[in-house]
Amino acid sequence: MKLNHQPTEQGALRPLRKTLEANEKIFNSVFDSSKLSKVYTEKDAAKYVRVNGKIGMLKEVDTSNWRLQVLRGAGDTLKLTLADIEKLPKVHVIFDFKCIEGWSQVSHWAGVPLKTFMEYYHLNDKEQMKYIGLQTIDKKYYVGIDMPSALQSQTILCYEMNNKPLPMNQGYPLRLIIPVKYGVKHLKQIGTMYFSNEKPPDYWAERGYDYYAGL
Ligand SMILES: Nc1nc2c(c(=O)[nH]1)N[C@H]1C(S)=C(S)[C@@H](COP(=O)(O)O)O[C@H]1N2
Ligand SMILES: [Mo]
Repeated sequence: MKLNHQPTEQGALRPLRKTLEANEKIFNSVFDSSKLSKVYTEKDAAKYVRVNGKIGMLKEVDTSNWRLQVLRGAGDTLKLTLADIEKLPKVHVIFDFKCIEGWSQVSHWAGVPLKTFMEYYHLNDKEQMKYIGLQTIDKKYYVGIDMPSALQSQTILCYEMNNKPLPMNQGYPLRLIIPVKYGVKHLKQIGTMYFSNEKPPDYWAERGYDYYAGL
């Protein structure tokens, strides 16, 4: 899937750009958001979970200051504490986590389904938009997620791994877990979330990877 030494998608050469547009059409027509990724049991889950990717990762995060910032509109930002998120219904997701670098590992995560989160905070109107954008606290790593994948029932705002708070290097205090996508989309240390009909900037798509990174 990696396109070596290609310019960014926006600046892509015409033939490549056509291919990308075709991929997008195919992806959008075949993706079925009701389809579940295979689920595993707790005993299948790795105890020592791989750590990969440290772009935009802070060494420490003080959750007395940290807030998840949800941009609802101009001058309208919801600012939530970790406790706000932890009190929402929690689901466990045990799935085969796949990285485009070629490894995969069954791992165990928990948090609130993004769909439940959006309903709770009356973001239903945002579900009509095409994409969700996420950025790290320092904004150096960022991804765009198509709305059907974001609303799939196994997509969670995750704050636990193996029944414990997320380790720092695995995204404390909050990360995305989205089993229908490759690892690149599972953004660690979420700072900001927003909604858009345009494709949100995406760190690895800008470097030639497939925008959707779907499985
Ligand atoms: N902030 C941030 N999140 C990130 C990355 C990163 O570099 N920075 N790498 C991604 C990639 S490529 C993978 S495979 C997964 C790895 O998650 P893990 O470290 O919990 O195994 O995190 C994703 N989320
Ligand atoms: Mo990855």
